[in-house]
Amino acid sequence: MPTVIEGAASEANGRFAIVAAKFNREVVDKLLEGALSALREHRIKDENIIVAWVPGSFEIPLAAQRLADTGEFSAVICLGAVIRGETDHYEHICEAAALGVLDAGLSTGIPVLFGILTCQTEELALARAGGAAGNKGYDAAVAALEMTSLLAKLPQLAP
Ligand code: DLZ
Repeated sequence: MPTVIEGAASEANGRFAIVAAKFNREVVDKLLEGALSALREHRIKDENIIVAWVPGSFEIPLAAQRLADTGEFSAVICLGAVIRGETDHYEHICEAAALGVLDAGLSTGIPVLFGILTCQTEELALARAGGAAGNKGYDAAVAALEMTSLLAKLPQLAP
């Protein structure tokens, strides 16, 4: 039988950082509520959570990378809402945010979670921020806990 390694959100501990974008604040506030609920449900105390606000989703990767680089946090959870408007901004911000969040995780070795909604309308975004389609902030925080647990079990880098 192969060795199977799996993280469990219930086993995670440590400190967690959340980077949240102020743009489309009504949606992001709900994603933040979801993320905080998930962390608290898994016994993470408020004193072990920090929330850093950035202007928009485009700025999320830099703040996430800075926080991940400190080595103080088990994971960084990124929350934002990019909603299509009349210009090409949507594509640029979505791509920059997604690649930037990925890069922040890979370059630091700390889980950096993508809880950034990319939606055609505000209605679709609200549905995913505590509405009929769940809360992607909650889901991102649970994924952060699971990755924290998984990384603790995976073989460590040689010194
Ligand atoms: C400028 C802009 C636009 C048009 N739309 C969004 C959006 O839907 N969601 C979001 O998080 N941010 C948006 N922004 C702001 C950019 O992310 C960024 O803050 C500015 O371009 C300044 O760099």
